[in-house]
Amino acid sequence: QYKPSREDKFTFGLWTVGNQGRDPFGDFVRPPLDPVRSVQKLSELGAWGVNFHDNDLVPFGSTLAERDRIVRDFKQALSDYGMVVPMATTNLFFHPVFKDGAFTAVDPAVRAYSRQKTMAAIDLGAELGATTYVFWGGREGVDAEASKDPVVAIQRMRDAINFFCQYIIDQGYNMRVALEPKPNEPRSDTYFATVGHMLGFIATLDHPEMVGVNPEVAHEHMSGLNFVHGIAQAIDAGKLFHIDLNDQKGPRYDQDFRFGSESVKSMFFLVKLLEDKGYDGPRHFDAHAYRTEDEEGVWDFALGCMRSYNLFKAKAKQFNADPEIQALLQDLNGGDQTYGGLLDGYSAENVQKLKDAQFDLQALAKRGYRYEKLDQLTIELLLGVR
Ligand code: GLT
Ligand code: MN
Ligand code: MN
Ligand code: MN
Repeated sequence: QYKPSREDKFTFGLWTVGNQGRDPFGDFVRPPLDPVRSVQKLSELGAWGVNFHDNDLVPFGSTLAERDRIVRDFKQALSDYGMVVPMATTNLFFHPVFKDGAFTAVDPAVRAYSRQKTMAAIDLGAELGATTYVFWGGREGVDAEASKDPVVAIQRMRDAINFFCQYIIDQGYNMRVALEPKPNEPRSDTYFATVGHMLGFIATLDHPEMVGVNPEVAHEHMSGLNFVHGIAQAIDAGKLFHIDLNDQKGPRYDQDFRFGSESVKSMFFLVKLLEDKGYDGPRHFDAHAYRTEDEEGVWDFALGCMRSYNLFKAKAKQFNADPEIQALLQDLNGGDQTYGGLLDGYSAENVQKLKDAQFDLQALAKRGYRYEKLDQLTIELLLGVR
């Protein structure tokens, strides 16, 4: 029943299942995973597609001939296993040349090289069918605040995104852009820290209609924010182009845990929101297996992400059909019809109606909302006793 299938639109980054478990304190614990093997295994498990950074597929410094061979084999694997590539992105953070960032780096040569690398990566994404192009500002930030004028940094980012939008248009690619915020790590502070920052920024671009957001659970939780509310704002703005699902224990370093493994209640409300509002983009997992795992553990991890999504989806359906919960919600949101019409739009007549209205403040203040009951019912539903 919870078994993932193509229709669920689950995708994984090649870098997620391919994560080799290196961290700042310890070396690789897993051998590299061939992208073709990832495509095969993920397809068997029921995923719909894979996403990649340019260098997840084509190693940095490959010759053109190597690139073409890799792309050919990869396309073959996609067609053999019935998988798609809905999203692609650029690695602008791994090579030492990017230690001061890419589009916001102080060195103009680095900024120019970053554009050259990104154009090639957009071409690669387009060649494999990607319709969303993600920009995560990996090292776009500072350690020494004195190093950069933050307003100039924002302008540089705007110039870069405008440049790539025009490039995509000129190439005739069917591709939209999704910006991914993160507050810090690997830099001490990253520009465009949250979904809200990004939404504000998008409105200032030359082609705001082709740019949206790619919010990540862990990144917003690092800022201590309510992810569900950030997603709601992105949906309301028509800007939820893509989503990075994973999990995280509170505001600390970016943990990229298996989806739904920590914040059970928030992830339930997240899936409920996505499903209730008809989000129809990829359900992308940007997470990786614990460092303790071998390859078998990696597939346990991948299947776990997808099953948990489907479990939350089933719970959301159950929540929406639960008579007791729905009666409570009905009661709460039904409103008092005595005051109907007072909240209509602005007009001279409505202004007068409001000015004349009498409110029983004592009665209003005495009202109990029954949120304790509602929340407990939610918990009991999630814990499987309803
Ligand atoms: C990297 C980062 C993620 C981004 C990926 C896309 S790369 O793994 O930690 O949050 O989504 O660039
Ligand atoms: Mn991410
Ligand atoms: Mn990450
Ligand atoms: Mn993360």
